[in-house]
Amino acid sequence: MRGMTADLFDGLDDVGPAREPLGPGAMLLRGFARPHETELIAAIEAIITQAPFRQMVTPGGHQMSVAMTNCGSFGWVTDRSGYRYDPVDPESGKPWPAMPPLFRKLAEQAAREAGFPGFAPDACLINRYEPGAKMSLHQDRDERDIGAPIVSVSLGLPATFLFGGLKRTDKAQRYRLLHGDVVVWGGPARLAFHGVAPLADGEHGLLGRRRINLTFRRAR
Ligand code: MD3
Ligand code: FE
Repeated sequence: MRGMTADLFDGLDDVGPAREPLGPGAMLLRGFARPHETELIAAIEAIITQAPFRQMVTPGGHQMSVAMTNCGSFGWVTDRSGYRYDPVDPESGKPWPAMPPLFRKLAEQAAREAGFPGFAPDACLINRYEPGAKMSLHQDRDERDIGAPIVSVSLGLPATFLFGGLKRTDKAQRYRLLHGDVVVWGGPARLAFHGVAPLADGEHGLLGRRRINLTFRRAR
């Protein structure tokens, strides 16, 4: 009897989430967002009724395969004139939808678990990938304070994430990011080149043929 109990509860006395370092400054919290999946998806649905997903154009004139929107005080946008954080959604002329308290708390908690207490995101970029959508290798350097980490939350279909070095030509490592995974990117990882391989088709129980990624940032 005692043996069966021990088997059933094996591992449940672990304290905190599974932490998996991906490299200096980069910490994967496997499944950290899973307990909140339903509320997160409902909040995203409410946001996109106010600020729908749209495929933005890069300064070079290419339409992105990833569709984006934002919530929070600032939203990341790109158009022919460049990249910027804007308090106003250029499509509606209105402020971006507020950042839901759950988003803010989840990002703050994840950052704390990874060694970055006091993270106060003012921007949340929401990316939607459909099969074939990808994000080429890039750095995130439009934020004023690069001392603050970026927290990413993956939902829906799995993606192959590319994590490179400080130079574009540094060899990238590949990681599979799954529904509910949270990654905190700070310190020496903050300016690493990174990207997402073309999304493979599939069906996710809650999100269907899609992947949604939230990235929390301190923009200003
Ligand atoms: C590593 N998004 O929105 S999230 C982006 O899955 C972006 O949609 C990807 O890159 C996505 O800019 C990757 C993981 C991520 C985000 C920011 C980083 C990794 C990062 C910043 C520095 C280093
Ligand atoms: Fe990025």
